[in-house]
Amino acid sequence: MQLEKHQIQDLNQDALPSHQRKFNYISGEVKNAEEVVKKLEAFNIAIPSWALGTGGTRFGRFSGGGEPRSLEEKIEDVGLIHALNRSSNSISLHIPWDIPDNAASVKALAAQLGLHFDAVNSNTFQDQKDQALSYKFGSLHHVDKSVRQQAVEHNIQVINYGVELGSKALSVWLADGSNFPGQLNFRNAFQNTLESLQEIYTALPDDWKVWVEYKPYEPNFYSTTIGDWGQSYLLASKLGDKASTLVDLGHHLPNTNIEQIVSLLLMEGKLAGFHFNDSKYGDDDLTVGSINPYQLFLIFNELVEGMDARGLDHATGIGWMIDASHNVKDPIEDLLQSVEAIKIAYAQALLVDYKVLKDAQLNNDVVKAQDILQSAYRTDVRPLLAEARLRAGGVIDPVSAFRKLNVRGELIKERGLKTVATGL
Ligand code: PSV
Ligand code: MN
Ligand code: MN
Repeated sequence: MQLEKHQIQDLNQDALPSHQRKFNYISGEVKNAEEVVKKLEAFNIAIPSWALGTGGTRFGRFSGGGEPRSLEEKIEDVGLIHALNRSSNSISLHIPWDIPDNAASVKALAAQLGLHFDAVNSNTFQDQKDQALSYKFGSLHHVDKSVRQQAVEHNIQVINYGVELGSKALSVWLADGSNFPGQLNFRNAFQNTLESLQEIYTALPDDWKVWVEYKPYEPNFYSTTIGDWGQSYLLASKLGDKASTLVDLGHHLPNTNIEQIVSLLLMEGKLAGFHFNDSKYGDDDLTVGSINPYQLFLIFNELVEGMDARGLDHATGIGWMIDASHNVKDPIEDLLQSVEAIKIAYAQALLVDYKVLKDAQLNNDVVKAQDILQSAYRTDVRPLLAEARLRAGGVIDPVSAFRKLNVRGELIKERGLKTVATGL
């Protein structure tokens, strides 16, 4: 299914008068409305292929119907999201959940929908059918060199797939760790991981990056070999300039000051980018901005200030991606909400006057500093987002458009009610 231009225009026609009123109001209230709209227009967030179906939990999965049954259908779903919000112009594949065997036709389909391929993700946290050696006790950190070698070769194969698709980065997340004290020698596990990553690093094309993701626990519950940003940063530093640290918002223990981590990684030129989601307890993979939108704003506050300080382009300076799982929501609706939440936080951060904030900081005016941030956070920037979408050819209100156009109903007609997205 593809959306026609006139369907989008018709919907916008109805919503236009109300939008215009709200946009005029905020344009009068905010000094840099025009600049914010332009930056929002340029800003895109990649969609992970594995978030297009219902993920479920380890206790059960309740299929939503009309879910993508193939890589092509996943790309089509991202095409639908992008047609509505004009802010999701790439897809991130997870191999072997996605096997882009026919790279040329997959690439052509994506291009026709205005999409390209973001980072490719390797998977050495599960054993695949016909796999010679098991990852039960880890992959790149394994005590057995031949298991490490198998995992290294998989990562190189993922790079090769990515090269054919035009990706420019490999994301590595390892489940490697231990469940009980004494199970592992931490130094050996770390050294083995480093050596394995060095082999992978050598296989990277010149214009590629490797992003090293960290996570404190799960599936291992005593130690994870790349458990926090320090361990990821250490690996990335030892590997070289092409390596940096990927921040998945859910991969922190409760109350961690993520914005401070982000600020320092950015300062060191080692912030690869994000896996956006939200979390109440652990790696909950909830919709970004649904639990703690103020934290999301504070992260963007550091990003905008830090990227400007380093002269980085906001849209392309680092990787922007969602990593979420849906148990009770329609995956496409959830992804539309996610992109909206990220752009709201970004737009609010663009309202902060960093000169005035710096002045308050230099004068130890704590009250003023807090006030500057919270005034930006409490501004309703949604009309700025809607205006950016409108100018880019998208819809004023993506979730309501998705419903009014009965997109899910059409997908169910096309694909059936009982569908299981591949790879999940
Ligand atoms: C692990 O929890 C993770 O966040 C990694 O990014 C994986 O690649 C992704 O989830 C999918 O399982
Ligand atoms: Mn992740
Ligand atoms: Mn995760």
